Amino acid sequence: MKNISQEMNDFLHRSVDSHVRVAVTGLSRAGKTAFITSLVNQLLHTSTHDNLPLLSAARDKRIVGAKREPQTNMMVPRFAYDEAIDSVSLLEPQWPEPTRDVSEIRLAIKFKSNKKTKKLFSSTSTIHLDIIDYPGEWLLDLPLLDMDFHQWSESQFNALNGTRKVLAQQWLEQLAQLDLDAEADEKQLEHLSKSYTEFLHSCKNEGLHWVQPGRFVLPGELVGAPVLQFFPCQFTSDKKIIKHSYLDLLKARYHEYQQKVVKAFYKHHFASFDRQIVLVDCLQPLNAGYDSFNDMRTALEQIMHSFRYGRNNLLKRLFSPRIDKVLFAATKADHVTPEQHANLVSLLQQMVHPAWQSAAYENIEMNCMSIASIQATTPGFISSPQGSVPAIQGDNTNGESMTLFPGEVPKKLPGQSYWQDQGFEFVSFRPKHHERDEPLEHIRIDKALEFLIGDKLK
Ligand SMILES: Nc1nc2c(ncn2[C@@H]2O[C@H](COP(=O)(O)OP(=O)(O)O)[C@@H](O)[C@H]2O)c(=O)[nH]1
Ligand SMILES: [Mg+2]
Repeated sequence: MKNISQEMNDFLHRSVDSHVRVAVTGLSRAGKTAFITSLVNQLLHTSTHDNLPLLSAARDKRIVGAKREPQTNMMVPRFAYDEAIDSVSLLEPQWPEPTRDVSEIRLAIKFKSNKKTKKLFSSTSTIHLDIIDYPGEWLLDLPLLDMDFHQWSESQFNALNGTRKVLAQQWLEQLAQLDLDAEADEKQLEHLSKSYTEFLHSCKNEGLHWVQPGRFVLPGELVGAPVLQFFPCQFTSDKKIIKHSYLDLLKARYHEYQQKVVKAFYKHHFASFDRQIVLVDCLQPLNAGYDSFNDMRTALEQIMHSFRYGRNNLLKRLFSPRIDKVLFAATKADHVTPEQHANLVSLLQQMVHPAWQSAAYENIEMNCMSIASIQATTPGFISSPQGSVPAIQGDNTNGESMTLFPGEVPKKLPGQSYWQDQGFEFVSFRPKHHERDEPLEHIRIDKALEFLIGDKLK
């Protein structure tokens, strides 16, 4: 039997546990893998380094330590943290391999509370942090839930302008050969779906982001499944649909996709998140041009519909969301000189403004900031005929050292003239050399953490 003092001791050292699920999303290449790698790495170093001064619990030295824990959801792949750290720690550092599916990692953070009530009950508290990486492309599918096959087809054909139309040529030619009333041949459907999927991929390669259905470009475990084999087609809304015809099958697959893929995602993943960070690479479309920039805005607007809980009956019917904080972060801030960071934030703010308003109305706290998860450059100055000008220095992907001023980030959504007058010179840098016993160099990951989980570490 335990004696009283031992019981007292156990009681005092009992840990108060809590649990928080943070979703990390963003379109592909936005920087999700880099962000999660850095976030985990930073937290694992809190006991030995002062690397997170903007996270108040770390600044006040209340974090005892953090460790990885086995994840609870056995159905979701593990986030490849070790592999990511291996690649940035190479003699010639490389960016982590891109991931193509949802993945998850779990950390336990032990901390000393600064709340009187909590202190009374235990000396330390533990928060179990689940971090979920999922493709932003999947959020682009939300509007599909509100559209039948005819409406969706129409919306896709309406969007076939400019670059999209050019890229769609091959698929359109094949589609023109298809008799929608003929008895469906699965092989033929597979062939045309492949052609449609290739079209969506080529849109992405051209710097366009708004692609539907989002799973077609990032199928994850569904690769090759018939539920990802359909495409929009042109027909009148009152058209009689012949049983077993191509149109009949396309409609059925679209319906299956809506129910089994899109709806299931919102039910099983989205509903369980507490906090969300949306990563946005504003620099890539600045580099690519006007069309790419506007297309990214459209894609972001679609993504943000997922946060309009209150006004969106569809989402209300599906689940009762519990996200109470959303952070928008402009990634890769180390690509520009530090005095441009403020512009980067105001540009992002303008991009997400509509969502911000509706989120505020729903009592969801929102914030915007600029970050660099894994710093690849060092800021400094170079002398020029105009005097000393800010610059960044880093190694490009071939390992050559470069010092440059990449350009000014516009403060507001730029018009076409921005690209005619100045534009933006974007260089891909490789990560800085990293020693395994040191935390990764970052910009404001601590500020992001403070917003996302600071209140849970009190
Ligand atoms: N300079 C810099 N580049 C970054 C940073 N984060 C990501 N990148 C670049 O963006 C690419 C895509 O990042 P990744 O995290 O794989 O994007 P994901 O598709 O959203 O997971 C990387 O390969 C890097 O080239 C960063 O903090 N700094
Ligand atoms: Mg990734």
